[in-house]
Amino acid sequence: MATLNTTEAVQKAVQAQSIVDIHTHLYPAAMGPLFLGGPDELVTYHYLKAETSRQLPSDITVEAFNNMPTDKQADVIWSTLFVGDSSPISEAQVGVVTVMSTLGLNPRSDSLYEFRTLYKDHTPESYTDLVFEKSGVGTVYMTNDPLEDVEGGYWNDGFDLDPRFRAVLRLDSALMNWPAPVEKLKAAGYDVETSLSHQTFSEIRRYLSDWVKKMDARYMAISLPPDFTYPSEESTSTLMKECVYPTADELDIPSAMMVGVTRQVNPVLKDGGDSLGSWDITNLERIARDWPNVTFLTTILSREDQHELCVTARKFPNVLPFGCWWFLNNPSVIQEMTQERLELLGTSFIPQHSDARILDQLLYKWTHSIRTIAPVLAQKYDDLQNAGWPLSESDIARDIGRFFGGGRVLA
Ligand code: FIX
Ligand code: ZN
Repeated sequence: MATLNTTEAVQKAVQAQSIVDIHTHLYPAAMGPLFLGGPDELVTYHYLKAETSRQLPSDITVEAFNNMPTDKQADVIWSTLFVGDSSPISEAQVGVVTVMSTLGLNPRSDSLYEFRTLYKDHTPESYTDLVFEKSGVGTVYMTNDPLEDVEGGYWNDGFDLDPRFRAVLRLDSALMNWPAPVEKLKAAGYDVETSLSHQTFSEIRRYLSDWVKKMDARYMAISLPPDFTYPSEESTSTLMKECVYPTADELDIPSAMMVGVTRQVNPVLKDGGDSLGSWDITNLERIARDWPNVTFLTTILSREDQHELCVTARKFPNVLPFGCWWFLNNPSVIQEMTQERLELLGTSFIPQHSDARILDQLLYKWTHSIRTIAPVLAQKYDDLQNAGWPLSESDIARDIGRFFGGGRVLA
């Protein structure tokens, strides 16, 4: 068998693959105000707001900036980061440049006028079609919270769900900071108590099960702080043990844990004010050991935890590492993480998700990630060929299908 040009074969397979994006914050056009797209939303992404706050013009305070309407914020960000006196070189900034170039726009423009004009010519539906087509993404998993007023209204009243969007039951607002969620759960018809009683556990299990079924949620997800401990008397940990893990087991759906986020270290930056910390992964060992029938989709925010996560996944087949989350979604870190995951886990992980909040971001987050991941894969296939393994294009296409098509559990 002739030696395969792995760079070309990987490129070809990736281009032919319809991407399944297993964690986003995107919503379909039918969900009205929850749908976010276009230049003003793209440029006011919280990553870019945080970056702008480091170099706001001296006459604008962060508080004054926060009080501006979205289009005015976008103008300030545009003139600060993109027209200002430095090049837009951070990952999030280059992302906007990629989006604009992909849409045939001049990113070196003095204003967002041209981009706004293009966006106004579309409906949310036609823009969704355009972005899905140009990004190569075929399916996105959402982040769905029925306790959130606007979103809950859509699920309760019913709407036609675009089949490219799949539901994920997000648990943060129902479980974190107990008893804060009690009132919302009661209002939704679940008779929980402020104490972590048997009645509370059984009502939360009913909430989880009802909503997984109602939304056809493919998995349940929660983000957790670095001090999350299992087992423990702490309320979130108790609720995970008594309610979430048994429900995942019973309904046979994965439980996703996104661990390591410290919320609101700088609240004035809103969503941009969250940070991270390292997690003691012996907790994951105990969770995976106690719940062998539950698949734990796991992503961890701290770079220093990544190697340990791979080792833990080697010990527990029910731990499925996914994505390079948030502050890890940068080429230098993606490269390192993908290399160590391939070396320790072969094909048994999901390399990336976009975490897109604004539809347009599908146009850069995937191109940028694949630009880093493809050469790492090609190098690994070269190693395999050099070891004497006759490799075919269809082998590579099959593996790419697994990596970018949702893996074994979310295809
Ligand atoms: O908790 C999450 O799902 C995080 O991804 C977000 O809350 C975060 O703000 C984000 O956008 C990261 O990319
Ligand atoms: Zn997210």
